[in-house]
Amino acid sequence: MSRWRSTAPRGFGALAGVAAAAVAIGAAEAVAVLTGSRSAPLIAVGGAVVDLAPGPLKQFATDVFYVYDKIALLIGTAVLLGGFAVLVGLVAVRSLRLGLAGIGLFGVLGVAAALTRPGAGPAAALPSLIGAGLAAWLLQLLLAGPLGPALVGPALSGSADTAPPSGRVDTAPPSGRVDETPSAPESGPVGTPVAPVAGPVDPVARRRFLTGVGAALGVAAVAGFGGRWLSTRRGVSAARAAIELPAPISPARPLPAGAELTVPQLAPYVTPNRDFYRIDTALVVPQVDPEQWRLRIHGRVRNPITLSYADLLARPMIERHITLACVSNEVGGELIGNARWLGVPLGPLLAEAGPLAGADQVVGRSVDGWTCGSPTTVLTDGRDAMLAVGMNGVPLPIEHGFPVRVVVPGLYGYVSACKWVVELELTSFADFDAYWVPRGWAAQGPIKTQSRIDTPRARRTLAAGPVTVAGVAWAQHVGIQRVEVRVDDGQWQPATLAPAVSADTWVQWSWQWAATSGEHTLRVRATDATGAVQTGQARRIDPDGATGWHAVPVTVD
Ligand SMILES: Nc1nc2c(c(=O)[nH]1)N[C@H]1C(S)=C(S)[C@@H](COP(=O)(O)O)O[C@H]1N2
Ligand SMILES: [Mo]
Repeated sequence: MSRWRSTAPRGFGALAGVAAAAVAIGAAEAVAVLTGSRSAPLIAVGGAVVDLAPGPLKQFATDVFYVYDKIALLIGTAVLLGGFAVLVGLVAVRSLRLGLAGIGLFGVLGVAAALTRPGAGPAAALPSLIGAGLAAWLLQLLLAGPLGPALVGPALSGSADTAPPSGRVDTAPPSGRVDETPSAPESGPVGTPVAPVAGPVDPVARRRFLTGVGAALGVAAVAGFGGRWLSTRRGVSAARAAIELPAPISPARPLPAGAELTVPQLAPYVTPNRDFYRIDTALVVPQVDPEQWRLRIHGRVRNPITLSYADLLARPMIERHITLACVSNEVGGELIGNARWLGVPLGPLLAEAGPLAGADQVVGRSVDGWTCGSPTTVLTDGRDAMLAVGMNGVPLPIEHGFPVRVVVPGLYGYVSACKWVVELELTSFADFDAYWVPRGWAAQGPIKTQSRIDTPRARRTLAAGPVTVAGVAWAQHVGIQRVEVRVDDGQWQPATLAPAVSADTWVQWSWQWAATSGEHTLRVRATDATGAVQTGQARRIDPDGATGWHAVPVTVD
C-alpha cells in the first residue's frame, strides 16, 4: 500500500503521458485523412525510418520479419512512442514545462518526417502540429488542470518534488470512498505513519482522473480508427473495380498441356494474386486515382511523352506470363511468383521518346518517391518489358502497383518492377543511383538461375518407398534446360520437366525417389538453356541475389 502511495503521482503521470500520446496519434490520423495528406505522424516517422535505415539494418529487418517487417516497424514505433509518452508523463509530474517541451520535441520530429516525405506539401505539417497541440492541452488538463489528481495534504508537505507542480491540494479526507475503488490506498490504520514521499490520492479525484484518461483513450481510438476507415473508403478500390481492361492484341499463349503438375505442396504454375509475394518500402499502400494518373517519360530523350491512363489503355496491349522474383529471395525462398500480366510494351514507347546518346539507364519513379533503374538496352531488346495494368485477368491489385507498374522479364524487382509508377526518366548509371544502390545493392540485377524443392518439406518424416520430389526452377528470359536432384552425396538424377509457356517463366519439375530409411538430404540444381549449371557456391542475397543449391533434410522411417 505504501508503495502504491509513494508512486501514485508517477503512475498518474505515466497514464497522462500515454493518454496524451494516444490523443496526439489518433487526432493526427484523423487530420491527415481530412486534409488529404497521407502523412499521419506514425506512418511518416516510420517511412522516414525505413528510408534512413542503413542497408544492413533494413536487411536485418527483412530477414527477420520477412513480409511482416512493416507491421513490426509500426509496432516498434508504437512501443517506442509509448515509452517516450510514459517518460514525458513522468517528467511532467515534476515539471509540467519539461513535459510539454517533450511533446513539442515529438511534434517537431513528426513535422520534420512528414514534410520530408516525397510529394509532401505544407499541409503535411498539420497532423503533427494539431496532434502535439492537443497532447499538450490534455497533459496539462490531466496533471495540472481540473482533472488533475489531488493529493492528500500531508504528503504534499512531506515531499514537494513528487507532487504535481500545480496540482490542486484536495484536503477532503479519503475515507468513506475507499470501498468503491478497490485498488485505492487505505487511509491507513490510525497511527500508521504515512510514507513521507507522496500521499494517497483522493479516490474521487482519482476516479475523475481515470475517467478523463479513459475518455481521452476513447476519443483517440475513435479518431484514429475512424480516420483509418475513412481513408480506406476514400481509397481507389471503387475506381479500380470500375475499370474494364481492353483485350490484348497479342494474347498470352495458353498454358501447354502438363505445365501444371498435380503434386500436393508444389507451387501452382500461375500464382493467384492473393498469394503473390509483396515487397515494397511503402508503409501505407499508395492510392493512385487512375483519372489523375500521368506517366512522364522524360530526361535524356528527344521527345518527352506524357500519358494518361486512358492514353495507355488506348495503346495496343500484350498479355504475357512472366515470373517476377525478388533479389532478397533466399535459396529455397518464396519471394517469387508467376502471373499473367497485361500491359503496353515498353520498347516501342521508349523508341517514340527517343533516348539520347549515353542514356543507358531508365529510372522508374513511384508516386511515393521510390526509384529503380534498368538498363535501356534490356528494355529495348525485344523482350516483353511492359507497363502493366492487369494481373491474372484483373486490374493490378492496389498493393501490386495499381494503376500501372513496370514488369521486365529477367530482371529482379528492385531494378525494374516499379509499382505505382509515375515517371520513366532516361539518364545514365553514372549519373543516378536508384533507391537500393546506395544501400549496398548492385545497380545491375539480372535474375540468377535457381531451383527450389517444394515437396517434401524440410524436416518432415516420410514413409520409406516411392516419394514424389517436386519443385520449380527458373532462369528468366533464358529458359531451363535441365533439373537434377541428388540424394545425400549420390549421383545427380535427371528430373522430369513440365513444359512452360516461355523462357520468361519458371518451370515445374518432379522426380520419383525410392526413399530408404534414415536421415537424408535432397538437393536440386538447374541448368539453363545455354548449358550453364546453377552454381553450388552459397552466397548471400546482397548485393545481387543469392546462389547455392536448395537442400531439404528429411527423415525416412
Ligand atoms: N514503388 C515501389 N515499387 C517496387 C518496390 C518498392 O519498394 N516500391 N519494390 C520492388 C521490389 S524489391 C520487388 S521484388 C517488386 C515486388 O513486386 P510485388 O510486390 O508486386 O511482388 O516490386 C518492386 N517495385
Ligand atoms: Mo525485391
